[in-house]
Amino acid sequence: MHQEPKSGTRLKTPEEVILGTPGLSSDLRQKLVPIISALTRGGKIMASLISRGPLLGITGSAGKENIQGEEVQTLDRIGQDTFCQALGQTQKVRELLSEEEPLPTFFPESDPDGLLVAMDPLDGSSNISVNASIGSIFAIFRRSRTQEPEDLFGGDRREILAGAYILYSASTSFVMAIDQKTYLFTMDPSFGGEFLGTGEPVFFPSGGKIYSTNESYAPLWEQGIQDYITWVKTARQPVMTSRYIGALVGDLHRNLLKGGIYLYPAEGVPGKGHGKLRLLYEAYPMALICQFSGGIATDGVNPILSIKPGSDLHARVPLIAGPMDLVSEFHKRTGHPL
Ligand code: P6P
Repeated sequence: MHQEPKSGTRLKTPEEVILGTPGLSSDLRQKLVPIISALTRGGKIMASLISRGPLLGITGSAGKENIQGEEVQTLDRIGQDTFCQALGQTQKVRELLSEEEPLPTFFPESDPDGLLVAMDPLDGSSNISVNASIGSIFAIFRRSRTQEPEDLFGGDRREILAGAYILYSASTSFVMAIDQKTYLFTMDPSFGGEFLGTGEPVFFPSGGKIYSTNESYAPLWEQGIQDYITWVKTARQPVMTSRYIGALVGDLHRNLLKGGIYLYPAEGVPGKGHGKLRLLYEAYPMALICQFSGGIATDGVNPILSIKPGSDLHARVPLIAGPMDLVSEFHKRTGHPL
């Protein structure tokens, strides 16, 4: 559960939490602190631009498509440039993979032992023009020493160290999963835009009754998933209620605080689809956040974090994410017990 800070609680910044985590070496702390500062600095800039978007005329389309074949919004590009510049300036990021760029950005001036970052700089772009929640999603990886320079993101020889997202909504939240814990911070616009939180870990509540999915695709899903969705609405005790924002960050954040399961199953021919969410910069970070919050993320069969990416750095996966009780129930009902 997430406890609101009580009056008088001394609030902490994400950097202070990292400096206090026991399981990180000083070398990793020295890399992670400036990287997390770059993410929150980029988040402040994006929050300011998003909140003034209609006045600045930046809520529309950029008039081109990204590698995913999706229409790029002006704020997608601004997000790409904002976070790429902030991360490059740290000189602690060796390489940046982004949804908005076909190939990773390599920072030759950075620390040769720098970390890898994969990001979706602005997720849920279709919500921008209607003032609905959107977010930025990040995964931070450690390079393995055996990797050749040109093979930074290739193969499976890297380890995810942290997952994080920024939610631009009624308030701007920063959620960070690191060293076996998940932490929640809120931006204080009146205090120079600093992100502050209790420093206490956040956990999914059990017994949640929310499911989040786009049911218009239900006819395309495997029969077992169609039956599960029918069951949660009719025969399950208690029945579940549907909440779907259309932005992964917004749906996952609500489900983290209230208890709910997010489902984006494979579409197309049952059992042959690949889902929509991207493995490296959407599913992986959300899977780490779920895991460190007492939950799990899977592709409907296997844990997301057990999936080794292939050569396609923008590979998609089905995503089932939420608290252990609800995801386990889904897997049991669809014939793939965890
Ligand atoms: P649909 C946004 O485009 C996104 O990648 C996720 O943030 C969101 O959960 C999902 O796709 C929405 O997809 O097909 O329901 O519009």
